[in-house]
Amino acid sequence: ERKKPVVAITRRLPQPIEQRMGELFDVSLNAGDVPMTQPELVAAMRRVDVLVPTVTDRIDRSMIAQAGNQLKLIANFGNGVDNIDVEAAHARGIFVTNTPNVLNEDTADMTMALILAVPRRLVEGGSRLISGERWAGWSPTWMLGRRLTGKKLGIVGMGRIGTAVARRAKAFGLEIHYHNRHRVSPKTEAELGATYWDSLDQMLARMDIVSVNCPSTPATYHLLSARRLALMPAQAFIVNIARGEIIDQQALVKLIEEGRIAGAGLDVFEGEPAIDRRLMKLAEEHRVVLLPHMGSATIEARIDMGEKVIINIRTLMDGHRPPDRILPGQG
Ligand code: 8YV
Repeated sequence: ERKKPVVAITRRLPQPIEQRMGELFDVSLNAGDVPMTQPELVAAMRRVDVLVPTVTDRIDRSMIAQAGNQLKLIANFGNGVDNIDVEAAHARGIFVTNTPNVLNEDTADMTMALILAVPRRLVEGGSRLISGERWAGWSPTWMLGRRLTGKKLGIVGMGRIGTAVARRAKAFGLEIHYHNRHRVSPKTEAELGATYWDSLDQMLARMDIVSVNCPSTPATYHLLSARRLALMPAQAFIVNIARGEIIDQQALVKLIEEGRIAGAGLDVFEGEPAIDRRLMKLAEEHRVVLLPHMGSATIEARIDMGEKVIINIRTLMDGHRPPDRILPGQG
């Protein structure tokens, strides 16, 4: 029998995945389930064939420079690879892979949940009911939100997740608009009844809801800048399940505080897991809905993600290029 590859997993994974990996690989697990420190990660990278990090591990250029020659693959447990310097890895001949497709539907569900929760005051209603305040009973004028049907949704990033959001939103009677690096096929556009905007600025100025569904790359850093956010109509709100860095969070907070944007539904943040105090205050006032990076948090998605990681590792060990490899500039 061939020698099992040495694999370091940086966080606890769903039990069936840990078990399967334990059978297939020579696994070292970070049993504590707190993110490993940089020196701990580097130490792991010096003695393993494969590193399995998550979004909570930043694998930068200097760490990749210190990796052992044995390290062949960084198999990210997650779709976004903004936590890894893909260029640096590639330059050292280290593959980087992600876990695409298996989390599209669940992440799109969470996007839709935020699109519903913000205008219909879902979190506010639920928390007021169980708070000390006694519910006085139904009232014709209490807890009124805004109708979703007929509103314009602008999707920033019409990839796999963005498209899954569009399908859902269409069923909810939203008008679908999108901005992307390139147009989707005429067939997909027709199916979704989607309008393409070459200019993000022009789209933003006309939307009721903006949904961020693009990857976080140097090109999308603060894509939703202070200037662009200010183009949104005052009744509009924004949802983000992608990455915090795509929105200038400080600018967003300021615009909401000033009443120049109606609100936001955020599953991701700049500088996660720290949350801006002003954003927390807006959440207490129920002007924003905040979630702790839960987009792909279903047992099914996390198991499927683990299986993708296993396939990538096994394919490489069989002497082939792993299916979900990320090329430089592709992240
Ligand atoms: C994960 C995500 O929870 O896949 C992604 O990009 O943000 C989430 O699905 C996280 O990345 C796990 O590493």
